Amino acid sequence: MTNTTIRLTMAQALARFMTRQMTIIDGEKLPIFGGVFAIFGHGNVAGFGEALYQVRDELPTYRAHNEQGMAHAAIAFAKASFRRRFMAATSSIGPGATNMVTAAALAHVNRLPVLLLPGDVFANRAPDPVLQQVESFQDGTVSANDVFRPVSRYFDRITRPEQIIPALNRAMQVLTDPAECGPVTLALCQDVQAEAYDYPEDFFAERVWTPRRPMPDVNELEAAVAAIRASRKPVIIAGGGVLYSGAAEGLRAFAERHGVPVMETNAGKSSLPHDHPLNMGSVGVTGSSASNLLAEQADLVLAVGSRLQDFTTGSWALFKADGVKIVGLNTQLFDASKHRALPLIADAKAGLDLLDGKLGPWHASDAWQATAKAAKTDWLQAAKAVTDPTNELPSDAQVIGAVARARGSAATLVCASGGLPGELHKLWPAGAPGSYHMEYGYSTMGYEIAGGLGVKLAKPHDDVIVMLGDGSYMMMNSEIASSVMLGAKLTIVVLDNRGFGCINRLQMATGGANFNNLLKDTKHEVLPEIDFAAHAAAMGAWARKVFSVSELESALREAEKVERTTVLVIDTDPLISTEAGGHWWDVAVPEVSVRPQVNAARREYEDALKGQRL
Ligand SMILES: Cc1ncc(C[n+]2csc(CCOP(=O)(O)OP(=O)(O)O)c2C)c(N)n1
Ligand SMILES: [Mg+2]
Repeated sequence: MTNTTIRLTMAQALARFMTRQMTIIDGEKLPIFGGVFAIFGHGNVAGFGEALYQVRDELPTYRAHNEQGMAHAAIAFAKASFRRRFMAATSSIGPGATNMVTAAALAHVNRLPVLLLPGDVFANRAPDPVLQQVESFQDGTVSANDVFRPVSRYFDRITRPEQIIPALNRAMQVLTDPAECGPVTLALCQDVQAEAYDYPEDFFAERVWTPRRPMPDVNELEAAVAAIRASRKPVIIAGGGVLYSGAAEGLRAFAERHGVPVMETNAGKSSLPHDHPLNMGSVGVTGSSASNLLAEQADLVLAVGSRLQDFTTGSWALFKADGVKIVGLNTQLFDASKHRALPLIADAKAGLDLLDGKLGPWHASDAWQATAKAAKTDWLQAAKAVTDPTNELPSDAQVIGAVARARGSAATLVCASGGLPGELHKLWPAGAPGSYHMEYGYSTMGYEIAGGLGVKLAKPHDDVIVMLGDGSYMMMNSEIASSVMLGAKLTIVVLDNRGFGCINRLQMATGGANFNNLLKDTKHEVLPEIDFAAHAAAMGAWARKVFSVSELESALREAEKVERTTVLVIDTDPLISTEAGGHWWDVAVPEVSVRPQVNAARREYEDALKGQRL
């Protein structure tokens, strides 16, 4: 420790601190912050904006078009980096800040690190109310940024320049810890950004962050081993934690040695290559018939790095065997002990290695392994049948088949919402760990294109393919222009079924009338015919509309050679989704209704509820 100080504004200190935080990946020392996405306004341009300019060579600043989009891109960067690196996003006060709240919630749900730096009102309150200030009648400390509190793992408002020292210390702990990991919001009062302070030089010393791998408690490990040993029909559910921990290889070894079939959540897909014999594919509501058959009979579920959300557990109706036990291998207690699972608090890789050692030659019963093999063969046939092309208006599954054939498992696939996550979860042939990037924790329409940009920044040499529906495209597409501007090439496939296809199907399945989802079922004077290709071309993309699955395949091959972002648009059938596989999902149907279709759906619903185990 030295006593030397350096006089900087709070914003300059923040920017300088960020440039000094490093990590080591594959032996290479890299800045842990991949950069800052910024849209300036009066709450950040003069203070943090000017400070970012000073460090632009070490900490690149990227200009985006929408604060929600830029924060999505920053979060996608972290996910694509397996949480080993992350980014910051800074906005002006007021609307710029609240535009990032959805992204904060997304990062919170998905346990992904991002540093959000919204500008805030004057700490000295002298000019109040400033432009865009939300005035609380009863609480002088409230600003627009208080809405970040429930969706931040750590929230702080910087009202004095020296507060940034403990705040950044805490921020880095949260951003780098596997259990606490999530969004950090530091609301930067606009006057304080510009205020100078004598910061200790030590604060800016280079720091190298290495990922923490918590080891399990001895008793928890023994209990987990005993539970697994006592089982004959075990399964593994691989969640996103497998990928973040770098446990894919350990998982494969564990599964092979002990003959345990693996099923993947949407976040965990690509933990094993799709064609690994023990990979049963997707599990749950959007699960393969193979996974769901095994899950229904399993006597033990080892859930690794999974939040066990309703899509994974079929709203807790999927596991049907009497006395089925769940072991939750997770870095934090919250997820590890859901539904009275036996918690095994540990890093996925470390936990699997230790379990493996303790289990020795134990393996699942031969009959169980044979059941798994046969179930997978059946599923592969069903999956092929729905992805093969026909001459009719294509289904989402057939479009997925075309994308897979043309660009396949070498690409990184990005998606988030609509009918596609279910179809892709079942049908996409994922390759290497991380090659399947699905945001299905918050399933946010509008994430896909912005997220694709973040993935491309994290993995510039990857072939990044974004698939999304017309509805999601309409919700947010402006980062197409950013991707063109940055030379961050994406291949975007828009499936235009002229409406909110999956919600229309859900409406029908719950007895609802076709209402307000497909464009044709809305109140309108003119039925929109949106020219997505022209729209994307206007933002600088190479864009084409294609009229068949085979045309899509050839356009995808042509698009591969184009250097710019490319957008391919294809009309699809809104009524078809893959029926093979799948599982019931709890969506509450009205108990009384004047419509007989709703009453019928309610009766079915009450029957299905009997399968739910609480
Ligand atoms: C921001 C946001 N608003 C609403 C929803 C609810 N929602 C889920 S899917 C969907 C429709 C998506 O339409 P589209 O992107 O065209 O995909 P499709 O269902 O047609 O496959 C809606 C409204 C959501 N997930 N995210
Ligand atoms: Mg649609």
